[in-house]
Amino acid sequence: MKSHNQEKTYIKGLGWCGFGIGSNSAEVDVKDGKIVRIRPFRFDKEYKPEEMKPWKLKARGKVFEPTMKSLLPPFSMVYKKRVYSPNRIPYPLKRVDWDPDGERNPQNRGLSQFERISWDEAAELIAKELKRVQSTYGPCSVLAQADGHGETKSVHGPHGCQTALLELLGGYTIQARNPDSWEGWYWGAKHVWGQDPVGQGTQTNLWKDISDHTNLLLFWGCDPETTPWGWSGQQASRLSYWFTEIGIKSIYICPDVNYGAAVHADKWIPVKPNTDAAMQLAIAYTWITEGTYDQAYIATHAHGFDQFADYVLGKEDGIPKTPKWAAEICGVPSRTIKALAREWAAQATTIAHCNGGSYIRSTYASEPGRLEVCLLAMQGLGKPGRNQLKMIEWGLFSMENQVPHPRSEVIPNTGGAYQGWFFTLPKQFIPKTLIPTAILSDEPITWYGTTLAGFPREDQFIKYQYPAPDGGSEIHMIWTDTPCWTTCWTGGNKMIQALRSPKVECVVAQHPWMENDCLFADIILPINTKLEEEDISVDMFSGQFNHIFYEGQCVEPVGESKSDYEAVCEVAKRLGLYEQYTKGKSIADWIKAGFEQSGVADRLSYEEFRKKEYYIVPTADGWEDDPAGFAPFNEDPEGNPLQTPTGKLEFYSMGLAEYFPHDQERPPVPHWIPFGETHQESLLHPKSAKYPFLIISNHPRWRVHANLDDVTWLREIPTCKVKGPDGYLYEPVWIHPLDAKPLGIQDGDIVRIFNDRGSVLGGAYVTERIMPGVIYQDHGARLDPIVAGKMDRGGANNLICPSETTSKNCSGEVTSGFLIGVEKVDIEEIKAQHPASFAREYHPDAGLIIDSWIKGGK
Ligand SMILES: Nc1nc2c(c(=O)[nH]1)N[C@H]1C(S)=C(S)[C@@H](COP(=O)(O)OP(=O)(O)OC[C@H]3O[C@@H](n4cnc5c(=O)[nH]c(N)nc54)[C@H](O)[C@@H]3O)O[C@H]1N2
Ligand SMILES: Nc1nc2c(c(=O)[nH]1)N[C@H]1C(S)=C(S)[C@@H](COP(=O)(O)OP(=O)(O)OC[C@H]3O[C@@H](n4cnc5c(=O)[nH]c(N)nc54)[C@H](O)[C@@H]3O)O[C@H]1N2
Ligand SMILES: [Mo]
Repeated sequence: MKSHNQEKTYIKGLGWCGFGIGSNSAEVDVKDGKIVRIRPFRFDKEYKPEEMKPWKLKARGKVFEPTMKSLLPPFSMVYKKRVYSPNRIPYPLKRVDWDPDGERNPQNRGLSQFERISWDEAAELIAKELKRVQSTYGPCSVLAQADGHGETKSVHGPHGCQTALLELLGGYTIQARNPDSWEGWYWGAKHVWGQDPVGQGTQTNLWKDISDHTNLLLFWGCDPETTPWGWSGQQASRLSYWFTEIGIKSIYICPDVNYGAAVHADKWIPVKPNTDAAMQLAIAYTWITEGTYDQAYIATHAHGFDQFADYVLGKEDGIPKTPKWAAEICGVPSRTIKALAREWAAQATTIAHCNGGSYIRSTYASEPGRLEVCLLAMQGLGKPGRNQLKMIEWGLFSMENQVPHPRSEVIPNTGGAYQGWFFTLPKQFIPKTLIPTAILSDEPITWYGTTLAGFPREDQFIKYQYPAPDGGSEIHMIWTDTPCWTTCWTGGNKMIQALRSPKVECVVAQHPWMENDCLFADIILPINTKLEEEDISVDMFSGQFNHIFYEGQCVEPVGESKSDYEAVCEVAKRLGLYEQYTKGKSIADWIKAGFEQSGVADRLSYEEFRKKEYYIVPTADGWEDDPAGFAPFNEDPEGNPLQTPTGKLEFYSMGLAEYFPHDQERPPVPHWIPFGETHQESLLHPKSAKYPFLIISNHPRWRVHANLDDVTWLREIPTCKVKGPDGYLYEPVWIHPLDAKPLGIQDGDIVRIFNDRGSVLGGAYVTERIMPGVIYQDHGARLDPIVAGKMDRGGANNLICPSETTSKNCSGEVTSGFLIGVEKVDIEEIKAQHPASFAREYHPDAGLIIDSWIKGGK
């Protein structure tokens, strides 16, 4: 590569959705081979406005249009801190007491240190283990964990590069990606309106529809100032201001005054976590008893409304779902529920979501997911101004009907440059939520559905098994490029147990930073960030301009790191499969292939693309005329049927009635299910005497899941970390003053949150921004075990999430809205009990660092 002795600026896509799709194109200034700064990208450097055709949204005498620079979130601006993090894995590592020819000591994973090995040794070792394990137990005995989010890389990953190699070796087991973000829509709403992914409905032209017709926006479990950041940048923030500016009222329904509510809410309605279903039923009750729902629409567009009404009115179970009944469950006064129901019925109302928050990712999430669609239906879903709007990921996965903003002529996609697994299943697969159960179980396990987004509704009725009956086998080796299961998934402590199972003979992790599951690996490969590689990327999420850009290599790889793709190439070489794996193509060839298949290659030559380094797709002519959202279904339900068995909105789900007629946890008509056979995570259950709080574990404001936890500039922010009396930066635990006082907890104290599954420490943030009875701690903080599998200092609360899935027949995640206890702790006492854990080295600002995990230091 060229020497960097002068200043140069590169375009880089700094979002975290992964796979070269995403947003947030940035300009990276490099001087003397070092990243100096990261700043917004200017769209109009090479193109004139008439070429880009910027869209204009005109409504109520005002105008909303894209800005000429990208709307970067803070995460992108600080990314040089991540590139030069003290946690970067400098060279390949091997666990000191893992001997492939002798004792493997699986019980010491997460305890023992690592030692330096060379790339040659590492690649050789992995190749040897793959051959040995596959020939002993069969090809499916290797589990690839190769999904999740990541840097927006195309050629170089970020996930799944190993799967193409494993395919060449005869097969593997894939960890099937759950519809993690939208479990309740997937397992529930899909049976009402038949669709997926994201269950958020047809999004076409909703920005325009809302601007023209909506009077009331319900931000229901939605924070447009936080979660759009990592994906779509700051357009959702601008949009929220625009909606207020043109006179639309915003009501926020959530347990916390989240960051969107703090600046945009006209009213905040605090609701207890995962009790939304009770409130939804009471709204339906109000409309039915007051005759304020759209009866004509229901008659022509819905199926099974009568059975639903019977349940709501109490004819089915003797309990009328009155606002008074709901108030005691959800904590919202009955007068507020009634007022909300009346205001909603009186005017065009749309519900806004990013993905739905914890009520869509908690126990029995299928129920509130379905109930929301029922409520939308009762007010004429698809009539002007009455829809469900997605505030994030605009243009998701290139689907035209996922574009609520003015449509571009093309949605580019550089997928042609990507090698590896993406939503097609090999012979054996395991849903992500069931990985620890599968590893720890001595019996075969079964579940329904592939759990993959985009699969037809009927797939949820098919039973699958691990080990797969036709040639499957148990897992004996794991190759992960997503080593954050413990801090991102369900029942992380159970995963720790699985990672220590003697059945698992070898764990290979490839990752840029020493974090989370890396601590439990046997071999670790150092991976570089996208700023150290050349690639190609697209932006189709920002809601500004869809664009595609070439990404130059900004700096040399840190240490001995390679990209995910190059790392797998090293192993492929040792297996004699290099030519086959690379298909004889160089990195430059793959970048070109990405461009050629992007959908824009007929608009400009590759040479011109490389010269300008980007291409802006113009806004499509006539975008204003595309029918908005569910308008076509509203206008002609027979001509535009939904993908449900009846083609209508099913208040009584025909598919569920046919396949699971007796499922108490997901009956044909949606129900309020506080607890049941699978879960007892409710304040109404006796278990709450022991664990009297419900936790919400939102998507982190200052991270993107497990990413970015060690960025010192972010960690200075008081809502990012709370400095304990011992100087350690703890993950904040929000608690209401009324709850804090009797527990003797003061702002800044170190507290422990706990349940039967373990405990996690945090730093108290005493505030009225959280409702009484509820604790809030963000998800995704780095694991820092005091006792691995039992107690954690880093604040990785997924360790104590339930490991049971959404419900008996729905293998979705439950990661928020569960029971915990809270207490103040004396850290000195804990230190005295576990001196070895506290002997680890800490960076004063970045926290736990890699040095303590390498024998003799880095
Ligand atoms: N408590 C709680 N838990 C939740 C949720 C919640 O609301 N609350 N939400 C859930 C949701 S919606 C989701 S989507 C999941 C997210 O879970 P994941 O998608 O699994 O999490 P991420 O941290 O985004 O990314 C996965 C890993 O990829 C790594 N990575 C990034 N880029 C690269 C790369 O180029 N190469 C390699 N090898 N690795 C890379 C990151 O460092 C991280 O370790 O979490 C779920 N878990
Ligand atoms: N900064 C940042 N941005 C991200 C991500 C990230 O990790 N960090 N992750 C990305 C991903 S993969 C996804 S899926 C999306 C997720 O987007 P969302 O699903 O919208 O995110 P959450 O933070 O889980 O929830 C949003 C809000 O729901 C409210 N809430 C929590 N529990 C309840 C409840 O029980 N009932 C009600 N009514 N409200 C509740 C809280 O106020 C919370 O702020 O965000 C994406 N963007
Ligand atoms: Mo997600």
